Amino acid sequence: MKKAFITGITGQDGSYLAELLLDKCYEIHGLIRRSSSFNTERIDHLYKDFHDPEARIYLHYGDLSISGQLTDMLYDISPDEIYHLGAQSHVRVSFDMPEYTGDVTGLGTLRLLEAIRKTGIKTRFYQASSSEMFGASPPPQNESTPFQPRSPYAAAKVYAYHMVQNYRDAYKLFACNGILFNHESPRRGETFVTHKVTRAATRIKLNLQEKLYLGNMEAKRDWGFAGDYVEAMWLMLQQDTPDDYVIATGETHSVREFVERVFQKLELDYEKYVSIDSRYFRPTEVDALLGDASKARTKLGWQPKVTFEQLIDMMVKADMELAEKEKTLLDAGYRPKGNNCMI
Ligand code: NDP
Ligand code: GDR
Repeated sequence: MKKAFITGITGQDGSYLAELLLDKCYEIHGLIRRSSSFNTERIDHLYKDFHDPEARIYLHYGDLSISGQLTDMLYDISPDEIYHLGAQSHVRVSFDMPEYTGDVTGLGTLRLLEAIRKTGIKTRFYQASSSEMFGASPPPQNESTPFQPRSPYAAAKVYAYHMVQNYRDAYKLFACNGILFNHESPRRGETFVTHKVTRAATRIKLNLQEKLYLGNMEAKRDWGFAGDYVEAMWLMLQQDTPDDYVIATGETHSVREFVERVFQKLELDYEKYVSIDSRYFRPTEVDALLGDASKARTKLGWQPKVTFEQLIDMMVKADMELAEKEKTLLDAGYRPKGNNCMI
């Protein structure tokens, strides 16, 4: 049985990846942060108590900002594959917390690479690089497009990307950068624009919310489905040689178009409900992303399965079910927790 170590296992991608690797009969070790409230909601359906002989997911408390502990953990587990997905991943928040983002999102990768080097474990390493690194470089973007990062988050990811390449060259580590364009799902964090929109529109439909406040609606993104993208991560680590790959759909849509389609599906006119609030604007924006994933298609045999339209349907359906539950609870006099929209 192969062993995988996943950082960010409690996040959107971590949960889909854990599902995929369980299907492939891996034993999974995940890094989780201590939190005063439960943070394992996305993987609760996969988790079995470790007393259960069928348990194949083990969770370990730790933090990407503490190197000694990461080193000990990797030495003890000695995983065949490491999927490094953990990060402060919100671009807007990275402007409020640039130092923390640099530490966790940038140096976090270095800490893991150093842990591999120091312990000498034989393993393969996946780095969650991002299309945000392209920043101001005009579309379409592929593996040769220069990086012009436009946020502390993107700058931290560029640093991590280069450290992966350096450790691959200097120490012959099997380390890959997956340069993934935006990918979404019903498990997407609710402060990212797609999920913020589908949550709000379905709540508006059921009279649970009156308005939706957004920032720059003209930004364009290449949006795919997270479930398809974690498959590409796994494929990268199964190759004979380590390399870097762009993963994208090759289609781009504006935030406005996304909003319009979501509201249309619910038979609502978005212009009646959506207003602009400048606090959602970023000091510097990435205007347009459109990925060219030809290399992944040719070398990994990877291509996305879920279309833009199917992705919207999936998210609207899941959020409508959530809104209906919320309404039932409210009608019964119970106030559900949550819906705290910070960013
Ligand atoms: P999420 O924000 O959903 O998940 C981030 C994960 O990182 C969570 O499990 C979080 O834990 C964990 N984490 C955050 N800070 C720390 C820390 N200090 N120590 C340990 N763990 C920490 O991200 P996604 O699943 O969407 O993305 C996965 C990775 O891919 C990220 O690195 C992201 O930057 C990158 N990426 C994402 C894309 C996307 O479109 N989704 C596109 C390209 C790259 P907790 O649950 O406790 O908060
Ligand atoms: P992004 O995703 O910054 O591309 O990073 P996000 O969904 O946050 O923003 C996409 C675009 O929508 C615009 N926007 C808003 N965004 C948010 N969050 N909230 C709003 O109200 C809003 N209004 C407009 C943004 O300005 C932006 O242009 C995501 C993250 O998952 C990163 O970790 C990952 O690396 C990249 O995708 C690829």
